[in-house]
Amino acid sequence: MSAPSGINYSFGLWTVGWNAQDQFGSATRPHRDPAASVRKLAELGAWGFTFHDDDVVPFGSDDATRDRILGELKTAADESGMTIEMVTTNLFSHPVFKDGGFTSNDRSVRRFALRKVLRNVDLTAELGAKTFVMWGGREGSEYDGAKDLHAAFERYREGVDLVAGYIKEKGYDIKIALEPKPNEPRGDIFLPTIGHALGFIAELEHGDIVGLNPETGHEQMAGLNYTHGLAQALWSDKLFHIDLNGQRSIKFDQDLVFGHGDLLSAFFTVDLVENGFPGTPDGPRYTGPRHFDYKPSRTEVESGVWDSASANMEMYEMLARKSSEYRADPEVQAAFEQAGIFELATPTLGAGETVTELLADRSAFEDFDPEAAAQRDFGFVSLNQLALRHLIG
Ligand code: 3MF
Ligand code: MG
Ligand code: MG
Ligand code: MG
Repeated sequence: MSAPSGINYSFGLWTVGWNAQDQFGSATRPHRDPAASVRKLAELGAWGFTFHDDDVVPFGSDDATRDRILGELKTAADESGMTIEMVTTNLFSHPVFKDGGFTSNDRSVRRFALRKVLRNVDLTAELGAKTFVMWGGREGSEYDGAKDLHAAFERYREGVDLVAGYIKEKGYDIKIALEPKPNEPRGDIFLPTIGHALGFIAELEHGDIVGLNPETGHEQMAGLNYTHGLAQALWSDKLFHIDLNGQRSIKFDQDLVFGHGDLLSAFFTVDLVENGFPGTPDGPRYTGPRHFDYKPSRTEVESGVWDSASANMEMYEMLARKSSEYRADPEVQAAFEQAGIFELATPTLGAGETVTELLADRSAFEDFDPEAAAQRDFGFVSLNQLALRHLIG
């Protein structure tokens, strides 16, 4: 089954599969069979799913067990018509990764991490998934003196370039998406924000196939604006995948249902993803799946797991509808006009205008009246009120 809007929704199997064990308490829910989750998510209207190697095949399983479990997963995917759109590697749960995978101070751990990732890249290709996410949750430190930070970035680059180079060498149709997060589980994680990750990608040899998988809550944990981050990633042609969820301010990673955190921010996220840049209709668009990385709250029993999974899709559907009505509203279009949204899309210099011509243009400076220009009424508050009227009116 698919969603009424035809939008492609996908879920990490670790989301509904979370048995709700946390820092302070043991699991409140039993283990869930990943193949059964795939079938249930399909029933609820999802289009696809994603997983870490260890979500499906327990760490350390022998080859026969691995083949059997992956076979069951593929059968569930085929029978339920679900797409395996992204695969990712767990380099954070096992104690061996306590100081990181690619940036562990222990070289033997780094070599083991690379092997675990390369094996999973092969699996990604075999399953036909197009995106390979790397969340370096243990890449970082609690203590600034615990690492040679220069060497850590060198090793991080070495690792990501090695994997990207391998993908190219094998001719796989796969792109890597790095997932930034500021902290948790490490005190400070490397590549803490979208901006840091974009800077890192620019230093890679194989950066052309490396982009981003930004998560709503991760940016908000750093007090940042998720929609702005998505926009910059799009502008850089690096928005390869997204992790949608909810977060209420700067605190631990809450992984709430999408829209259950900052609802107005979620509205503008959906508005950007579904409708693009308002003044730049030919601008870059996100074309990947609408992927949820949330956690059914620890308070929930089985029914709450599936109700919360549905709630993510329902929230997105409602926001997609509201944001399309918002864009189509003539009052909103007029407010865009007044706000200068379309004007911002006009280059600041005229076509072919040189800096010499700008310097010779008296209207731009000598005859410009800054006091008068300062009186411009952009009407931003009214525009925002229109958005809220569409959202909750
Ligand atoms: C942690 C996360 C991760 C990543 C995943 C890669 C366990 O806060 O968000 O989920 O999303 O490892 O897809
Ligand atoms: Mg997360
Ligand atoms: Mg999160
Ligand atoms: Mg995530």
